[in-house]
Amino acid sequence: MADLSAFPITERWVPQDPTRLQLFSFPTPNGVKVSIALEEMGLPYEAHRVTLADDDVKSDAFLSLNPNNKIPAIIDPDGPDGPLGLWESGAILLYLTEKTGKLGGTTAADRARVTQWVMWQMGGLGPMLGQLGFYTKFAGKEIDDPRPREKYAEEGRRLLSVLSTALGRRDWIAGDFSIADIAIVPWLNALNFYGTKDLVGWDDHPNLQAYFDRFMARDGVQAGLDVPPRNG
Ligand SMILES: N[C@@H](CCC(=O)N[C@@H](CS)C(=O)NCC(=O)O)C(=O)O
Repeated sequence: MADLSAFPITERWVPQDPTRLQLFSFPTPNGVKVSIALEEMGLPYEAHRVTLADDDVKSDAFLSLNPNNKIPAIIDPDGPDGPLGLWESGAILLYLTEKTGKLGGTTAADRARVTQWVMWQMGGLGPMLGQLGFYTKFAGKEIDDPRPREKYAEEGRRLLSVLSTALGRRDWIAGDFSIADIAIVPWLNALNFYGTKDLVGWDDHPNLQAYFDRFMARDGVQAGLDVPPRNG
């Protein structure tokens, strides 16, 4: 039986089956990347609901696993040198592909391209669309100065054009379906939540709508989209 007692987080969010991978998350674009990847890879896991409230992400229990106070984070009881705690969604996705040999690209060139697009999402698409959401839907919308909103809208438009051009008529962004798609599409979905589709010129890219629909039609994606349940 795996012993996860070295992880203080497990005192508050208690594993039912410590032999399973433990996911600490909330169904945001960054959170669902990991639940979707776990579903698509067929890895058994247990999901713990850690909300974005300070009581959760900034609690001592959560900080003991992720000092960066952000979901998602995991504990893999079956890590390479014993139980492994890990955070940052991109790092978790890359770790899971290495662990399972799945969804990371088959050839070395494919694997490099998958990593490239994961990095592109982590450093560009996610942060920029997230900032645009803040200045459009959340507290930033109260700010009169239009420049932050314009800046992030322009960058969002640029990033969508890059994605649309690179995707072209292909089904997936880096060869076969991969963690690169799992990293990217939840952020396209966030445009719906933030109400920012028009601002980033979504309708100029019909291939992105088709890409989005193709992704959403997958069983693993549907299974991972609301994990742990938002209203659990
Ligand atoms: N770069 C991080 C970002 C994670 C992130 O921004 N998580 C947000 C939810 S999507 C969060 O936990 N926010 C809580 C907070 O900042 O207090 C990753 O990809 O894992």
